[in-house]
Amino acid sequence: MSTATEAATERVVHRSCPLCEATCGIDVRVDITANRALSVRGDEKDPLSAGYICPKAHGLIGLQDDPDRLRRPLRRDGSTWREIDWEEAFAFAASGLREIREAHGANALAAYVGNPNVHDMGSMIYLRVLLRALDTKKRFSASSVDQLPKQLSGALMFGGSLSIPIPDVDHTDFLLVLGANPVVSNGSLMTAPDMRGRLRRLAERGGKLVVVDPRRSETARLADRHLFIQPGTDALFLFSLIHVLFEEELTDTERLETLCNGLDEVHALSREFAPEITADVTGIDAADTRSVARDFAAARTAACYGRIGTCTQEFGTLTSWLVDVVNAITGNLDREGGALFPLTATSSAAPGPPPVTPLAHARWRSKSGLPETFGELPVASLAGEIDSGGDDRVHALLAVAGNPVLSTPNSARLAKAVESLDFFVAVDFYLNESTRFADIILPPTAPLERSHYDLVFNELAVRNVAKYSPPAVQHEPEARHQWQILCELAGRLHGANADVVDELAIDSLLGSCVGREETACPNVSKEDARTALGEERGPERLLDLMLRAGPYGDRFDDARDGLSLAKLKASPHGVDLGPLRPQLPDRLTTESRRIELAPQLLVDDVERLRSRLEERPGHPGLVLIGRRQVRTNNSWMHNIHALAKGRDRCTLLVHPDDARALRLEDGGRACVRSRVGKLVAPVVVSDEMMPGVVSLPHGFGHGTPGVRLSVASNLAPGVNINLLTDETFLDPVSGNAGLSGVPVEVEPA
Ligand SMILES: Nc1nc2c(c(=O)[nH]1)N[C@H]1C(S)=C(S)[C@@H](COP(=O)(O)OP(=O)(O)OC[C@H]3O[C@@H](n4cnc5c(=O)[nH]c(N)nc54)[C@H](O)[C@@H]3O)O[C@H]1N2
Ligand SMILES: Nc1nc2c(c(=O)[nH]1)N[C@H]1C(S)=C(S)[C@@H](COP(=O)(O)OP(=O)(O)OC[C@H]3O[C@@H](n4cnc5c(=O)[nH]c(N)nc54)[C@H](O)[C@@H]3O)O[C@H]1N2
Ligand code: SF4
Ligand SMILES: [Mo]
Repeated sequence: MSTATEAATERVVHRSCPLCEATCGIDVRVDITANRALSVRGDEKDPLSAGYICPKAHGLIGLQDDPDRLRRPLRRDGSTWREIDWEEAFAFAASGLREIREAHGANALAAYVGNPNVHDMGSMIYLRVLLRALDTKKRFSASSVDQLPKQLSGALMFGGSLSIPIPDVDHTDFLLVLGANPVVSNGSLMTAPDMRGRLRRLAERGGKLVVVDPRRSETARLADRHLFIQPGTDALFLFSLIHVLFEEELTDTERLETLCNGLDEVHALSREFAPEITADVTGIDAADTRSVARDFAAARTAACYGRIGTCTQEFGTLTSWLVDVVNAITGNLDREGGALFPLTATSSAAPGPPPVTPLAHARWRSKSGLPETFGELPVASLAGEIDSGGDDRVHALLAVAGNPVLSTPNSARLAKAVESLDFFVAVDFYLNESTRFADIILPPTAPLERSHYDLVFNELAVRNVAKYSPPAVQHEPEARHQWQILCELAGRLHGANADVVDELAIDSLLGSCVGREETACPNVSKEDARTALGEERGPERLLDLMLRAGPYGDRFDDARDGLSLAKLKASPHGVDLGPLRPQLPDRLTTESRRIELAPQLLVDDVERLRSRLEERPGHPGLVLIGRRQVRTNNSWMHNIHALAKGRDRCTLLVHPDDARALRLEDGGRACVRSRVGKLVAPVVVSDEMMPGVVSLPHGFGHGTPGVRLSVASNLAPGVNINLLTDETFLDPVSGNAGLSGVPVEVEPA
């Protein structure tokens, strides 16, 4: 687990960085006597990251030591806060939530689940338990300002909510990237640390990179070819690619014919989207589209990959679908060098085909009419659920690791709505733009104080790996891990003990993993497995069970040389399980057990895309897009001095032609307005922008009164882009927010 260094008071703990999807291996040097993390370096023996880290990893130390980070529960006392002990905190939080439920029903309680949950094993396991205990239809998460369209298109095409093909960047000959900047973001729905290095190796082996983006991004600068695209028109561009692939007989559908439904329908749909017809709206020349299609098809292997720019837009689900259609019809889906499904150590290894997953979509709707997907409503509808009146409104909120007031569209309306709630429980370790409205804040331990295993990102990684992360430093004895907080709340909502909740969690997982014919371990009894897993409460023994019953697991058989938690602990740098391999048809859980290449829900939405061609031909007025930066992490690492220092990064990028027309000066200030709000930001004039498009990063706007972020609110507060994004500008299929391509007006401030 750790190796001793020369000085006996120090040790190095090998683990992974939980800040972004890259999951880099890190070596944390710890002073044992002082119980302090001293430094972070890349773990050269990590099978995925091989020593790479980005500057944010050092921020883990700043986060650990940040005096503003909450260590004890805070309870509101009028306009001030009071530290209280955990017993009082849990009793107060649970009774407040129960009272609302008794008075107004379960749907009066809303839950918002933020991004950092996915980076914590304990949350991933116990959130489910807590959400079940809440039993509300008013569930929200950061998914609907992020990847929900990709999850929905994946579910429609392949069956599962995490059926997302991952580009095989390490083996492909041609990578077509739309709406992603992995050189800065470090990859998303594509766990691939050191993308710069991976792209360099792509070039070294003679491969090609094409980037389609309204900004000449850091990734675009490394590309063989960069095409500017009018924001929100990727689906038109992709349909044109598909058109050319069929028209010029560049498809490779031999294997597909036995695997899929809907090939002819996709072909027919693409007929009307010739590149010559879409060019005026996308801004991409027909000749360019044709040559990208030819190059993609001619490459020995190729992968098309779209990310946040293709999801957080008006046509998010259509675009996400068409990305996979391009891969499929060129023979690159489920092929090495193309886009494939990982097979992780915690996947199910039950014999036979996995059960069909019925589509969980539109079983209920928000007051504003947006559909539920996978049990949750789009967060763009959260404010309306609170502020639209009526006794069926949301009266109370439980937010776990989320900062919705900065992260979701029309922040000003949401802030007002959240302020008006009868009761608000936040599980968070900062008093920030959202949690300042809470009645109580329950702070969990910090990342370096807890163990971790990447249950989600291994499912999205460019290589199959497994790594267990032990805590690097000890937490204060009275501190609580997130899993303990969630378990305790779940128990108290039903008047039960947290131990009972944990017992139920392990019992239910055991039932699906051992003891029956249909399970991965039919020859092991529940009792024997339960004994083998030990008595220690918490996520570890559930992880152990998943690993042992997984595709690489020991199945509780000593003679079998398979994975278990003990095995992982004995391999502190992680275990390499090899490159991605074809998984179809086994992986398909659609009702037909085939790939649905033309799902009806999406075919029906093509009409809306068609009308986009007529409604706004040529270039509309100015539109706004976002931007990620190396030293940011959504809205919550700006209080770390090492990351926040330096020049002001929250700037509005404007093309020189636009700047001239709008009388904006480099270094001056601009007032930006949208339908819902306005703000003032410093201007940087740059030809890296497509004319007609301006860009502002998200996650800033820390200057609000009432926050306890001494660095963020003084050093670089910035402005909140989501004062401009519009909760009615969205992808109606998934309800995902349209954060990109928002119409704005800009003038000198
Ligand atoms: N305009 C615009 N808006 C965007 C985006 C964009 O590109 N443009 N991107 C969107 C995307 S992709 C995402 S993922 C969302 C993120 O949206 P959110 O998940 O709502 O916000 P984060 O900024 O990740 O804030 C996370 C919160 O969790 C807290 N936190 C951090 N770690 C932990 C922990 O371990 N436990 C607990 N309990 N709390 C913790 C932090 O203090 C912070 O309050 O933002 C979205 N918003
Ligand atoms: N440093 C850093 N890394 C991060 C994060 C962070 O905040 N900071 N956040 C993490 C999270 S939560 C996520 S989800 C990932 C996201 O990972 P990425 O998707 O790689 O995120 P971005 O860097 O925002 O890249 C989106 C790109 O889409 C472009 N774009 C905008 N609109 C459109 C459009 O309509 N069409 C096309 N084709 N392109 C468009 C933008 O110009 C931008 O270059 O990053 C993660 N990594
Ligand atoms: S890229 Fe940076 S933030 Fe992301 S996991 Fe690696 S070190 Fe951490
Ligand atoms: Mo995200």
